Amino acid sequence: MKRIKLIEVRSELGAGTRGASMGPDALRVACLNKGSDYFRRYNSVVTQDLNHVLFDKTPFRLAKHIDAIYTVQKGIASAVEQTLRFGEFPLVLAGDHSSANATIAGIKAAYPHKTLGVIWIDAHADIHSPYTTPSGNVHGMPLAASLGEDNLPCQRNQPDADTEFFWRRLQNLAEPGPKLRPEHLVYVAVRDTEEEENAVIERLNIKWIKLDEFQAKGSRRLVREIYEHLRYCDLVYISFDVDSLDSEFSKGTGTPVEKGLYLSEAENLCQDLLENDRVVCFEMVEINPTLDNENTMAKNAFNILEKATAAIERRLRLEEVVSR
Ligand code: B3U
Ligand code: MN
Ligand code: MN
Repeated sequence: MKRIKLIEVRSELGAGTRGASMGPDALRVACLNKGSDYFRRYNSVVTQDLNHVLFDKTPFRLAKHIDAIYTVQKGIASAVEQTLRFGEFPLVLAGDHSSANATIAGIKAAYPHKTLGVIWIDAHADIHSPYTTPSGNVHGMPLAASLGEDNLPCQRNQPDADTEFFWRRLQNLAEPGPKLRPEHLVYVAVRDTEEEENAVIERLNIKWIKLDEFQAKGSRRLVREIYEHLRYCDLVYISFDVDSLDSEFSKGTGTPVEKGLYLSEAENLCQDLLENDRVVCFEMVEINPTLDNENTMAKNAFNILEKATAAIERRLRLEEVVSR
């Protein structure tokens, strides 16, 4: 790959709290205030958002705004696919985490015959479906969409036919069928889950690295273990939800959760993970400056983003030397 391309997704339709669509802009403000040229260094595309539908009442109680989210996701998937086809590294800065289903679909569209691994750094498991969701917020569902999982053994809701129609559309985004296999998914720092999620994680035997294990083993060793688990994956995508951070550092996000990652831990983790040459995409989501004080969340997240980006750059330079 030649260089990094930023993909900015100013959508918040999947979140339960308003304001996350301003997350990418908050990162720009943090960048300017730090005196960094980050956002000048990289080309960026902005995908279509449909945030105006938030002024309308959605008929989809169990998957709010899923019709508009489907349109937004088509834009994200195609931007990610094009970027990869162009030989560039897509770095996605998104509002709410529902975007990740589209990012995964875009990667699979660019590499249909390759096996994809996903490293999910988040306080939440985001593996609900309209059949199990407690909130109807689609940002709690991207992994179930990518896995093609409904979790019917734990069903507690009955979505109507229209909701099911769009849910199938999300599960079959870009191309039909599941994009991810459960054995190719690794959770890191997930600590706020519902019963239905715990049950599906157990049934699918998904690898789940809790924080105490991370802290006991240290980033380096854990990263080795993660890649050992993903040894059959040709490509890897890393999804970073800022609420993986301890709530002390993450007031500016919709659902902060205590007992999370410290800033330096997140920096080291992202850096170590991104040094692996199978990583083809990184995503950062859920910064909500309207809930914040002095843009602290975006400031913290921008520091992590800079470290992560530097690791990607080191790799791309190395690849260039090798290919010469
Ligand atoms: N699992 C809950 C809460 C949640 C998930 N992701 C976030 N919150 N940010 C739900 O509503 O799906
Ligand atoms: Mn999330
Ligand atoms: Mn989360």
